[in-house]
Amino acid sequence: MKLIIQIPCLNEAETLRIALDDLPKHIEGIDEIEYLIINDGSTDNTVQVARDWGVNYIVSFANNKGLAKGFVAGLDACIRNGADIIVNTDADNQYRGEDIEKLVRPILDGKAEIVIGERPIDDTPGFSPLKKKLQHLGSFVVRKASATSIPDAPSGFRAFSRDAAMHLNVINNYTYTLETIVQAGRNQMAITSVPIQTNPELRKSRLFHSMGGYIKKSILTIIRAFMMYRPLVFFTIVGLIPFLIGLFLGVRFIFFFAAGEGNGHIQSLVFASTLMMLGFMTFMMGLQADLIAANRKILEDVQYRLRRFESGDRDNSRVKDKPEEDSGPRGGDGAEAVKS
Ligand SMILES: Nc1nc2c(ncn2[C@@H]2O[C@H](COP(=O)(O)OP(=O)(O)O)[C@@H](O)[C@H]2O)c(=O)[nH]1
Ligand SMILES: [Mg+2]
Repeated sequence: MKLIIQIPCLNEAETLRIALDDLPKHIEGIDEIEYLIINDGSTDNTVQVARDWGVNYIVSFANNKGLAKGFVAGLDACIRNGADIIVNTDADNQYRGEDIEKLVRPILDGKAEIVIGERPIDDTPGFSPLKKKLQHLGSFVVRKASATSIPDAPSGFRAFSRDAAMHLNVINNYTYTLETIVQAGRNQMAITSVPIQTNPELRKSRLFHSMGGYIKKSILTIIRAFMMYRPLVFFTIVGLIPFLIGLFLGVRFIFFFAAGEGNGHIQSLVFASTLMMLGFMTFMMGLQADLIAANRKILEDVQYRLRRFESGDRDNSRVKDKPEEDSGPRGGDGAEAVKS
């Protein structure tokens, strides 16, 4: 059982060593722990710090591609290097190394495929009251959109089983946190949450620039994810609004018409039929989106099979032991292995 702990980094030379030093070296039930950092076009000596510390893998981009791309590239490298479990944590020492054990336990016990660390948001001194409220609200919306009960959706402290990591798909450029939960929930993956502690802030957040920007990006991300995974429900709700208003106006017209006052209300009749048509067409768009979503399911399945094929995973459903005809470790060309 191999665990790879990955850390996405953008100019983290100052705090990376502190975060790395805090990571666990042994966890019960895990045979081997390796460490990977994603250097997303850092302009300081993040990479040197990581090398000096002795991380096993460095995935490096020449320019900044954003956290979501970095995260996915990290997962990919972990899979190719034979990780059975992948933990994602932050370079600013926000999360505690000792909590990684809690994060991987449900996966080791076969109870979950994705585990999200729940921060004590209300007791975090670094968060303003507004940020706390927003994080709660965001998590509430994600819970509804994903049909899960994850209390802290934007948390970056997570563990994934190898299989879950192979299933994941991130389209958003800004953040992977919300989208992956909606995806996991809607695809019936076993996703759970464990309470964890956080450390006091060493620096300001790189992702949370302005309140307005954060809200806008989060809302768009959630709507988009919901639209992708529940298109028919989404478009039916959107279409129902003009349809019902139109229906109301139409009934109102019939009422006037019956009373012999139809002539004065032709405008509202035109408006009513336009709204009802709009609503109906939105519903039809939902049907089309639903068909497209069915195609995406097939594509996701193909992608998953391709990832398994690429990494040489064999079927492991056999109960009876067969003599090993092993051909070395899983995964061939490891990404940028530091020590090999
Ligand atoms: N790959 C990558 N990582 C980033 C980027 N921005 C931030 N990070 C990393 O994401 C983690 C969380 O960032 P942080 O600024 O602490 O945001 P917070 O979660 O709001 O505290 C840290 O490890 C950062 O180095 C980016 O553009 N690309
Ligand atoms: Mg942070």
